[in-house]
Amino acid sequence: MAFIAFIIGTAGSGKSLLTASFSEWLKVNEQNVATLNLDPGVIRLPYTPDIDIRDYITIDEIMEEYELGPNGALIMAADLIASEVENLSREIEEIDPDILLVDTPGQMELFAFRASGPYIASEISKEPRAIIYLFDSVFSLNPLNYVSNMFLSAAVYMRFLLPQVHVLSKCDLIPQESIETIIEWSEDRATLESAIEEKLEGTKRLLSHRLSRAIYQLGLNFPLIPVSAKTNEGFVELNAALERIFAGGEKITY
Ligand SMILES: Nc1nc2c(ncn2[C@@H]2O[C@H](COP(=O)(O)OP(=O)(O)O)[C@@H](O)[C@H]2O)c(=O)[nH]1
Ligand SMILES: [Mg+2]
Repeated sequence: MAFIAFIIGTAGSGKSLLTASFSEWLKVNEQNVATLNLDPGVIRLPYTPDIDIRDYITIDEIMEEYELGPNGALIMAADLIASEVENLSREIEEIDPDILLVDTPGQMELFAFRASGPYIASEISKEPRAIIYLFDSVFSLNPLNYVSNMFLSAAVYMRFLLPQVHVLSKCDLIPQESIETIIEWSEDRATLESAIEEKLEGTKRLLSHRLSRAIYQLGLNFPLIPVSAKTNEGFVELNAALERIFAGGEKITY
């Protein structure tokens, strides 16, 4: 195995479709890629996972067994995933892919902000790991939302302490001009600060300004790669970013 990438982002940010399209794209580029679905609650996926947590844990069974509603069962399921880590590792070893894309639970707090997520990320394999963090482009159009997402992404980084690649997902849904604006915010803090000044007022302006400053002061930065899982835009750049992390720039696709 060469490496594992965990795809993380807020609900609906495009994790599952990116797992589907990027794995297909890697296959076309003759990569030995496998997919792992870690979302026990998902009903329909846009791909057929090679390894699937639903083979071990199902929400319906948990609801019945513990007399829980769907939300309680999802939280319980997120915790139970940790007890399946050995089964998942064994399946990964059997398949022995060069790249494993991990689609994480729909609601990111179930993975990132409970004990089980970082535990799974550290125990599932000894191979190099990274996180692909998704900024939903439609949501990120507003500087307030963009800064909130920086904050979430910093929180994810703090939890996992793994190399993190930042993606502007679903970029086919917003105009090219807006993509360029968001990319500029991600690369140049002065442009983000002037957008905050221009578009926000009062407490929202003050908090966004201070929060973005604080994140920069931590030394975290978030150059974004615009990607579309519908058109495959940005896959070359996403792949190159992963190559830089895992192979020090050596090719992992040919
Ligand atoms: N246009 C467009 N829609 C997308 C893209 N990625 C995901 N979607 C749609 O956004 C919705 C949520 O995507 P999904 O992958 O399920 O998000 P998840 O909750 O993060 O796994 C679905 O209806 C997808 O078809 C994209 O790149 N472009
Ligand atoms: Mg999903």
